[in-house]
Amino acid sequence: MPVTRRQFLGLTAAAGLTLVTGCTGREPAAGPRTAGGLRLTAAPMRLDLAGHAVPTWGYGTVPGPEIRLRAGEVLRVQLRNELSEDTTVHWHGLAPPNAMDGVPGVTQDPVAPGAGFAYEFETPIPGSFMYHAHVGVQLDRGLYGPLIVEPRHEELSYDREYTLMLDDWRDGMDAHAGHEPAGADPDPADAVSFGGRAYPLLLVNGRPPEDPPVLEARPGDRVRLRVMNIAADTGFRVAVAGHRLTVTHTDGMPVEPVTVDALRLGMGERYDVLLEAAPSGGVWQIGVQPEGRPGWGRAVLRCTGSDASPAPAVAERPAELDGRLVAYEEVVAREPLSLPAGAPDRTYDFVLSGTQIGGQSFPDADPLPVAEGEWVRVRMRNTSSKWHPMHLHGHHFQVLTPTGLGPVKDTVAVPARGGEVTFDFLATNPGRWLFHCHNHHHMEDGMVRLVEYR
Ligand SMILES: [Cu+2]
Repeated sequence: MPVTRRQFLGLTAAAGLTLVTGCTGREPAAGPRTAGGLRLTAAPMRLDLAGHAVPTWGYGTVPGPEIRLRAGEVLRVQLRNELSEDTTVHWHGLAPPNAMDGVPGVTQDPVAPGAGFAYEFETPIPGSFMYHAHVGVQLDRGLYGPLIVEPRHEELSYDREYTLMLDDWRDGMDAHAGHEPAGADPDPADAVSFGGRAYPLLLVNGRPPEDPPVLEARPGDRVRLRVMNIAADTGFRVAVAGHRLTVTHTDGMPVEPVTVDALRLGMGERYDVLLEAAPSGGVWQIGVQPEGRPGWGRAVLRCTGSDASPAPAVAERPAELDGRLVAYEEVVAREPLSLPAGAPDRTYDFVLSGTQIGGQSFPDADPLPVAEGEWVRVRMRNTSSKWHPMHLHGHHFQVLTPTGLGPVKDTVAVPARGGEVTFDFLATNPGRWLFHCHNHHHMEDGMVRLVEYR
């Protein structure tokens, strides 16, 4: 879904809410925009994977249509359910009023087959977000898409931007043997693993490694990448051969720029980075390696005028994947949460063990009461063998690091085997909010608690 900055400005001049469909978009399923908004139709569909059409469920394309609007505008989406089971849409990373959060049985009634639901709320906070179905493991199919809220005044300077959505894929892939670059076998004893289910394929923007998305740039262009992990069960490491990455945002929230070789993203996490396309031109591999399991995904960065340059082989592995990884401890929020002086009003201490939070499994789990206006601290210690990317709905939180304030995020990966993460949030958005692991299998196993306040 390439959108140059000029195209973006042209489009937003014509319409407040801009819908950019995927390049293989099936318009009838995605449907026309409604007045001041858009239609999102969840329906069975087929996805073309390098010439092999597989059945799945999606919003017309995989990923679904990009939703792009400007800070302060109203998001209006008319959901229509043409699936054979209930569905809802969750706006991952946004902080809408509780009734718009899209969690069935918690914030709204599930949307039955043949029925619809109108989502409408203001989006005051810019950033790189995602939308996805929030019923069962529907997210594991193609029911997801990017949601980008542009700031009123862009502070970053760049020539073009691309969104990369990383996904683990199973639909229609029973007999598929996946790619894996040589030398990528992790040592199981210290492997970073976010999940353990079998996924034969990794997709970048709905495309397998044999048919990768191609990102065009001129030599020397500053390129903004919005990298998003929408997978159900897979953490990823991402690097661009021959290029370093300057991290500008974590989960859509601005940070002091940090230049690294590679990113690590748990499920639900996003990073915005800037890179300078090689002044000498060329065609470069964007490598997507799953943590702790076999498999391979990729995209390609192609500089204009590089027609004579060979395209990287499917499984060519950028050396940068073994370089400096971004770490929370090295990232500082540019706009930290305005926490008051003194100590938090309330602190929760949780051990994450297996797929339990504090020894409890949803729905047989106590709610977590807070009071409106409180400063709440959550401390987590993960004793299990899997990393858990923990996501809080309806709020942005301040990650605390040993040296002070880290990034502001909405999803934070807690390392396995004794890893600890602490974050603070301000209870300023009343309702019933999910706090859960973004591994959808762990979530289905009950790795969910409810933060409640009126
Ligand atoms: Cu988990």
